[in-house]
Amino acid sequence: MIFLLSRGDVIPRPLRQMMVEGKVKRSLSTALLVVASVVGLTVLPSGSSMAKAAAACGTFSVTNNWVSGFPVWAREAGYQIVSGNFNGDGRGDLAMTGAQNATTIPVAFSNGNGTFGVTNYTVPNFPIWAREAGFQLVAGDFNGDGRSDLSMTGAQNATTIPAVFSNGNGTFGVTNSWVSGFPVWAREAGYQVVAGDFDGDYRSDLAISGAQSATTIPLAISNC
Ligand SMILES: [Ca+2]
Ligand SMILES: [Ca+2]
Repeated sequence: MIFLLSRGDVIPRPLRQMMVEGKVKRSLSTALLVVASVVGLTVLPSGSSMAKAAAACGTFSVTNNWVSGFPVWAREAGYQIVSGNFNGDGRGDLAMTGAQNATTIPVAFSNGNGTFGVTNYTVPNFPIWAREAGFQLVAGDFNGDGRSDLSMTGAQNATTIPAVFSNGNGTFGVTNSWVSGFPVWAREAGYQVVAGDFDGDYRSDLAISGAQSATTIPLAISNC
């Protein structure tokens, strides 16, 4: 069996457990995380949809549908756009923040067919903080509830790591906790921030790399 998952998708826990136990293997392609089971199946059924999917790896089917609001708002300078599964339905969505006038976090929830349902709810503080130069936005499931959240780091005055936790409907709950070291280090020019579950507890964490003086990879492990 082959599972085709978009990057950022939350991998179901049973599948993760099989990966931990070595019952499945995975490989990274440029666009897709491909998880291929090696249990029981050595040859894909000829002509099956799974076989066709495997044969089509590296090719893409394109859609280009009108979406209400979001693409027009995204024209505004300062917006950073990230992908995450913000409502936990297994499909990647889009969210953005960082524009100078924004007090909302627009979210485009994927319908899975190239169309999106858009929300644009006011979120306390986070969109205002995000206006500050240097902040880099990332999406990850920082509390492990199956819905992606947002965080940011890198601003010159930051001593905290702001985060907003998705409620699944376009609204978010905000935290802004002081964190030792990491947000201060992240100010250094060149650092790029990424989210990933670096300790394997199903909650996303943060890592930075790319600064000129760095010989380490700083991590901020989510305790949520
Ligand atoms: Ca979450
Ligand atoms: Ca983690």
